[in-house]
Amino acid sequence: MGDVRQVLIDMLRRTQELGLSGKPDRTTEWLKRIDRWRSDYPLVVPQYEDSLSPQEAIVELGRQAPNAYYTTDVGQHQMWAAQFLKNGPRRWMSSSGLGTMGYGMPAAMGVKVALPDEEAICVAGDASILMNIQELATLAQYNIKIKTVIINNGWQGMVRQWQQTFFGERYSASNMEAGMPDFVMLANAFGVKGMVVRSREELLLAIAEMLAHDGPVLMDVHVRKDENCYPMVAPGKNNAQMVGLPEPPQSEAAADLISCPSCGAENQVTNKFCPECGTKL
Ligand SMILES: Cc1ncc(C[n+]2csc(CCOP(=O)(O)OP(=O)(O)O)c2C)c(N)n1
Ligand SMILES: [Mg+2]
Repeated sequence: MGDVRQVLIDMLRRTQELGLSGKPDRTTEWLKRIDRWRSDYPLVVPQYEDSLSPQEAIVELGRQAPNAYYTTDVGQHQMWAAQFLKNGPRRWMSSSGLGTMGYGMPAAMGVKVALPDEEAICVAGDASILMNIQELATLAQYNIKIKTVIINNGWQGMVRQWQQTFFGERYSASNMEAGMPDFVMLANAFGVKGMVVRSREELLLAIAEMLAHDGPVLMDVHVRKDENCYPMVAPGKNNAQMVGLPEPPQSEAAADLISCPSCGAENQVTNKFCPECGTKL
């Protein structure tokens, strides 16, 4: 224990004395494992004939604004933003597990004020956005040129998914359709440009128009209402027990089975944890 400055100086000198390289190769194995998971469990972007999927809306946004700073609200759209936006490190701002609905738009405003030459985009939920909707006035007042894209599924989608999956489809207080404001009119009422997208055909041009607009924009993207977000971890379960993963391809090595010492379930030798009970294998 000691003064952190002195301790760090001593540690650096000691590493040099021991001839340790400044960059020990401690991540290669881990990164390889992540790459294997990526190829075993690819993320799927569903396309439906009659509606736009939330995933494709987010993918298209990321395609047209790959270097933007993204913020999110909380819910399914937050998970999809995490899964499908590949905009690099330190450019994805979210309340993550703290789950602060309404975080996204003010966070994007903060980014834009700090970095006026950068694109700041909030991926919002139709319920979350209402938590701080009054900030449209601040956008208009200071002409803060952020773009807010509402992934509008007409539900508190994350809550609906839980009620569907774990509560016998007893939906309570999660449908947002009655009382849903007209977001274009709402934005206009504050003096902010509002846009609406209802189909795949409109999406590409609408995003381009939004990005080209020299001012704040609120864009309401209507997506499929009952899309679920996977993988998910059920209450009381652990990450090894998550549901909704596609079946991984069966490699030859994976054909060998071992029994879980705790619950006896058959496991592929490549499993690190038993998917039945979560025991470390
Ligand atoms: C302030 C606050 N209240 C309640 C919750 C619990 N909660 C988590 S997600 C969610 C619904 C979010 O709905 P929406 O913004 O439409 O996102 P979607 O899941 O539909 O993408 C709720 C109520 C929360 N995280 N924060
Ligand atoms: Mg929603």
